[in-house]
Amino acid sequence: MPDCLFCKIRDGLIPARVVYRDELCVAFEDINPQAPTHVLFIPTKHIATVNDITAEDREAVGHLFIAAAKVAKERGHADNGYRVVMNTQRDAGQTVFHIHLHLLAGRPLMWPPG
Ligand code: IU
Repeated sequence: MPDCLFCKIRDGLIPARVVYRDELCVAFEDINPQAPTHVLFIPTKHIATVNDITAEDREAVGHLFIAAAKVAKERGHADNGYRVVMNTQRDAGQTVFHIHLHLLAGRPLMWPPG
């Protein structure tokens, strides 16, 4: 297993503001929020990039969306809307190599992104 920051957050070895946790995922506040709501949803299982997702991960990866929608609804973003995005590799700006679904909400979000 590589030395992974998000595995350490999952295990409580590095502090984070955890907002949701279940058997398949952990969600915590992004340390450098880009919107009033900016929460990261990681699978409990270490998966480095979207390229590394396999068929056996379909439940865990699909579950990230269910968890993100739950938090978005709880925070009142269901009607105004929100964005969920997973950056993959260099050109998309992936900096942490444990997949994470960004939940961004609370302000108008531009499209296309930069
Ligand atoms: P990216 O899609 O790999 O670029 O997103 C990584 C995110 O992880 C980014 O938004 C960072 O602000 C965030 N983050 C964090 O929440 N806590 C940390 O200790 C580190 C990065 I390093």
